[in-house]
Amino acid sequence: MSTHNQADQKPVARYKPYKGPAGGWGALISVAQAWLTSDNALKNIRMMLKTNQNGGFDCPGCAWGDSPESGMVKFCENGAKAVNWEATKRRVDGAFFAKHSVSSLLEQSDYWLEYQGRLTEPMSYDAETDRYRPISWEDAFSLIARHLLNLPSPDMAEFYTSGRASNEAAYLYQLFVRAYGTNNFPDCSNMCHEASGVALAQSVGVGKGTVTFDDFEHSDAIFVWGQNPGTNHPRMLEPLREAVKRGAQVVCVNPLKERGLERFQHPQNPLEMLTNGNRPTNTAYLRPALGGDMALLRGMAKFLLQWERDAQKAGTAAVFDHDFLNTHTAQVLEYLGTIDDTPWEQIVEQSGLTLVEIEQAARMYAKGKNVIMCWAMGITQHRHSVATIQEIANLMLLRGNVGRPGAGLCPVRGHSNVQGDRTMGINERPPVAFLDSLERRFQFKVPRDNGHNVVEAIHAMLEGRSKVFIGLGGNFAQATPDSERTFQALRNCDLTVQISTKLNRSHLAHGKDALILPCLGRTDIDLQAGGPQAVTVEDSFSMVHASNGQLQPLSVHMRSEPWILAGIASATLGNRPVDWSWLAADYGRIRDLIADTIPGFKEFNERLKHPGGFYLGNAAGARQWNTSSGRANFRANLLPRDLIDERTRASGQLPDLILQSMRSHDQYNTTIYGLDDRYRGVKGQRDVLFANEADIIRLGFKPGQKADIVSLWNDGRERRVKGFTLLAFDIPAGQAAAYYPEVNPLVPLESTGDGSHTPTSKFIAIRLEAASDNGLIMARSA
Ligand SMILES: Nc1nc2c(c(=O)[nH]1)N[C@H]1C(S)=C(S)[C@@H](COP(=O)(O)OP(=O)(O)OC[C@H]3O[C@@H](n4cnc5c(=O)[nH]c(N)nc54)[C@H](O)[C@@H]3O)O[C@H]1N2
Ligand SMILES: Nc1nc2c(c(=O)[nH]1)N[C@H]1C(S)=C(S)[C@@H](COP(=O)(O)OP(=O)(O)OC[C@H]3O[C@@H](n4cnc5c(=O)[nH]c(N)nc54)[C@H](O)[C@@H]3O)O[C@H]1N2
Ligand SMILES: [Mo]
Repeated sequence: MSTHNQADQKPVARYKPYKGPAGGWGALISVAQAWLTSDNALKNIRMMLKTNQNGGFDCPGCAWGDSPESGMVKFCENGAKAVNWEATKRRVDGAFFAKHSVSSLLEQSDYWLEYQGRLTEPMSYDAETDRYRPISWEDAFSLIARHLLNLPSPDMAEFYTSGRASNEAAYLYQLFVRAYGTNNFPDCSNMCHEASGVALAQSVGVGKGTVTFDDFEHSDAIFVWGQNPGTNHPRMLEPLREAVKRGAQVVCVNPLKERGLERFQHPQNPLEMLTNGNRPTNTAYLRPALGGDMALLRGMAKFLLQWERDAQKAGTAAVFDHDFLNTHTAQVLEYLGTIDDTPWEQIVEQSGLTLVEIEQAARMYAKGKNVIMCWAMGITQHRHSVATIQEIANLMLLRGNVGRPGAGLCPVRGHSNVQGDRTMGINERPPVAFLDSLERRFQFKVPRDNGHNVVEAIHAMLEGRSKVFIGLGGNFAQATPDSERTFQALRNCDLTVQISTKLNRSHLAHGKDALILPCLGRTDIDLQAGGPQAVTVEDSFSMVHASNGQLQPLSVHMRSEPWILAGIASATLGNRPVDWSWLAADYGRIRDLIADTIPGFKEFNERLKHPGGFYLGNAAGARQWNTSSGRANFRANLLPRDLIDERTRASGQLPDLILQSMRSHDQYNTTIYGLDDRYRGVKGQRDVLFANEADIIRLGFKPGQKADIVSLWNDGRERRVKGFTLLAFDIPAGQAAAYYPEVNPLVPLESTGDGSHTPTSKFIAIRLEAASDNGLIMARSA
């Protein structure tokens, strides 16, 4: 089975710009292909109709929310791929591992690994044969307990979470880990929207978005910063297109002309499909320098301030919302002073835009009565991301655009329950009130010291300060920066445990002992002693709703995440502080504990019955400011003196280009569905570098040629990826783009966001060198 499949075929690499709109026939054809080549086609079509419906399951794709109206079909092309991928009939079982040694699997691509199918039995690593072999659940649990109980300190274990874990699983996990004794919760959020949480908590008192789905219908200007919704949040294209149709401004800020942000054809609108009509999704498109957004925002604020002063002199209508500023905000004068102190030259130079473009953006913002600002990874994965997001908040506060209908802040989350996991306490820096409430409810001494985030966890494992790694989902080895060091970090462990649905590289970069624990996914029926179980998730708009699996699991040895966590917990702690198996028998019992300890979840089980779920509420959205000042805070941050890090400069070389790493249309993070990137015109390849043709030539190469990419940092380590094909692309001069995770070896572990500790995946200083080999698709064996 594993040797005769699609993943074994060598694809033909092609590159030709894409002319169609986003969505539309291209999307339908792509979904149809996914279904037809799937081994579960009929079942999967039935599944799609259950996606995001009441009684159905929550799409395991992104965290975009839905209109509460039911009945509409609510899936997108990439949601269809995510469902299809999870619902495969192929299996990775004992027989598979008997055939393949770990070293031979390391030679395979990420695409090949996950293509092999669902993990169907618990496996344990055997060093003698270099193979995983089956182990019973019971033995797996005792092995984990033995390792955990032998550690000199609970702070020597790392408990990673990826954002697909349900609220119930996440709550149980954090309760177990804190009862065990540590706050070491590195999670995918640390690499994702951490900066949004940190920035917004200081600015408006809540680390989440303030808008709801309905706000999009009442907004007359929507800004989309550093986000590619056509690929990563396709259901967002519909409200953007509706907004344009209504006459609202949609302003896209992105160095790349992403197809979905330009034109969108709704694949579920028959008339539009037949006439091949499509509508623009934007009314303006600004293409800044990488990391130039804060300068652009500051420039917009500077125009606003100038117009406000002009209006005061002329006695015309004010530009600022003075009532709001007086009643609700703090430190506005300090902020206005900082605007005055920021010179235009610095703004223009750092933004990469002209003064005219900055003025145009400011006008569109000022014209909007109700403005929404959305953003994603193009904003959060920089060194100065916290300051940039606070500048978004500053600009919005000036005109009272927070806490009224049709307006607000909207960090668009990634993983389908990454926001919920934080709400449940997956947090290495937990709020004191949350810890107090756990202590009150469960009567044990809760650890109070901050734990490790992702980057700190890697350092701790590298230095031998942490010896056990447990991953609740995700692909830690591949999603993290500085791959060679991360691989070493995992290999230094005494035990690594991966609770997973599919085979990935994190199973292959393992500790001395290693376990693979196969779990159910969102689409699978979850049957426990108390009957079939629903789980819950929270979307980007703080809506909590239930998800019910629909498919019979492939094997009886696959278990739910809560069941697995309860097993680990009772093997390690016995019935302390709760009866773990009793909880896992009926998730309603876990929800009762959540209701007791987390604000906003009173009568959780009861409220879940409401179709579409319930709104958790957002204090900032209601103009209550949970900040130290009791008001919304303006934050007077300076623009970075230099976007290029001094540790890059200290390498003694200047970068040829600045590189951002991003997602193709055929991937879900480290899960590679295929080797195409339709909207960018790439087929059959992923080891590519998008660059401006003039830059390619300036650097002594020709389009289509291969090159090695080396990153610049002053620690004496060589960071290189080999044989990347140079594609001449419509990209601003001086910039380059390539796919994550292929370029993760280039991101230095020390290059992180100030205050967020997020790896700077959107700003990597690189040089190009003549290709050192013929650039075969490299398996990332470190
Ligand atoms: N199909 C699919 N859906 C997904 C995912 C997936 O992999 N596949 N991943 C999920 C996850 S976890 C997340 S976090 C989200 C990610 O969703 P996105 O944030 O859309 O993901 P990226 O591909 O990283 O895209 C970043 C975008 O920011 C732009 N950009 C890069 N640097 C800058 C900059 O300095 N300034 C500006 N203004 N723009 C910049 C890039 O050109 C690109 O369009 O999607 C989620 N949904
Ligand atoms: N260079 C660079 N690096 C990045 C980024 C970038 O833009 N550039 N983006 C960052 C971002 S935004 C994120 S969120 C992280 C993502 O980091 P992760 O969340 O760690 O990675 P994923 O690729 O989403 O994890 C995929 C694996 O999760 C497992 N899985 C899937 N579904 C389930 C499930 O329901 N339960 C369980 N237990 N396991 C499941 C499967 O085994 C699959 O192989 O990567 C970050 N890394
Ligand atoms: Mo993410």
